[in-house]
Amino acid sequence: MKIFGKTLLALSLMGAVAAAAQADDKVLHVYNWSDYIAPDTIAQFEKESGIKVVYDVFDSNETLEAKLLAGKSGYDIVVPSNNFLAKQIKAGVYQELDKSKLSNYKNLNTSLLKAVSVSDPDNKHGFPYMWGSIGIGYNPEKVKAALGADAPVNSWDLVFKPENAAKLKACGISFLDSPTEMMPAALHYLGYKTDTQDKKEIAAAEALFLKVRPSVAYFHSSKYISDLANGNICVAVGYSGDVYQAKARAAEAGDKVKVAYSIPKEGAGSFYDMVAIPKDAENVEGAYKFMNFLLKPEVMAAITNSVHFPNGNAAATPLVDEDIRNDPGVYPPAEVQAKLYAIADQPAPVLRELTRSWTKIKSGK
Ligand code: N2P
Repeated sequence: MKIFGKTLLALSLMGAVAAAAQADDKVLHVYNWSDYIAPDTIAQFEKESGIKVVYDVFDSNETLEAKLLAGKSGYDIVVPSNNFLAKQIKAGVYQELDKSKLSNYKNLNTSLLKAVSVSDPDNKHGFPYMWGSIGIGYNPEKVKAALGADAPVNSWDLVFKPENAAKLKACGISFLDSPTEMMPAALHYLGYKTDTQDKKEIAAAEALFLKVRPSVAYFHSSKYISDLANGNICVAVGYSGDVYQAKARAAEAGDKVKVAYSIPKEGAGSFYDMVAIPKDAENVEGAYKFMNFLLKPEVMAAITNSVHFPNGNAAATPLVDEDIRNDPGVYPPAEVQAKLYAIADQPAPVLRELTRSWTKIKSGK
C-alpha cells in the first residue's frame, strides 16, 4: 500500500513536471532592441504558432551582454550586434543553429551572411536581422537657426567641432550611450583606425569628446527618437532607422517638426544585429519556429516598413515600400556603403579602456 502510495505520488509528480514542460513550450521569451519590430509581428506569430511571446527590449549591447554573461537570462531569442555576438560565442553563450529547422534560411542575403561570418565563422550561431548606420539625426530648421544655412549637417564637424556643438547646445544634442559605437566615431574623425588598440589614440578620442561634453544634453540610446520627433532636441547621434522613425512620428503628429538623417561624408559606423539562441534557452523548438517566421520575406519586409532599417532578407527587398527602399539614408548606395566601417570586436583590455574613457566622458571630468 505504501509502495502504491509512493508510486502514485511519483506518477502525479511526473504528470506535474510534464504539464510544466508543456506550458513552457507554449511560451517564448524574446529579448530584442527597442523600436525594432512591426506593431503586429508578435501577434501574428502567436496566432500562427499558438506560442505566447514574452517580449522584452533593451537599447544597448552592453545591457544585453550583462544579462547573457550573468547566465540564465531566461531568453530563448536574443539579438546582439555581430561584434558582441563574436565575443559571446567565445564565452560559450550560444548554441549552434540546426539550419535544417530553418526552411526559410535560403531567403537571407548571401553577401551579408558572408560579411557577418567574420564574427561567426560559417554563420553557425546566428543570422542577420537588421543592419544600419550610426549617423546624425537633426532638425534642419533648428540647426539652421543655430549655425546658419551652411551648417555642416553632412559632416561630423557638426558635433565634434566644439564651436558648433556650443551653438547647438541650446536646442539640444544627444549622443548614444555606447562606448563601442561612439568611440570609433571620434577615432574615425581624428583619422585613426576605428579598431585601434593604441592607448594614445583612444586618449585623443576621449579628449575630443571631453571638449564637446559641456554642450551635450544627454547620453541615451533610445530616448532621442521621441525627443527629435517632438523638437526637444535638435541633433542626435543615432541609429539610422531610429532617426527615420522620429521623422515618421513627427509627420504623424502634424508635420510641425522636421527631422532629417545624414551619413556624414567622412564615413560612419555600421552595425549588424544577429538573431541567436542562448545555450540555456528553455524553449528551443519555439525559438526555431520564431526564427523561421522572421525569415519569411513578408514578415521581414513589414518590419523594415515599420522601423526603417534594412533587413538581412534578400527575398524581402522587393516587398519593402519603394520610398524606403530607394532612400539612400536607409539603403545606402554602394559608394556610401564603401565609406561605412563595421564596428569591430575588440579584445577585452581595449574594451575596458574604451569603457573607462566613456565613463569619464559621461561624467564630464
Ligand atoms: C533599434 C536600434 C538597433 C540598432 N532601435 C542598434 N543595433
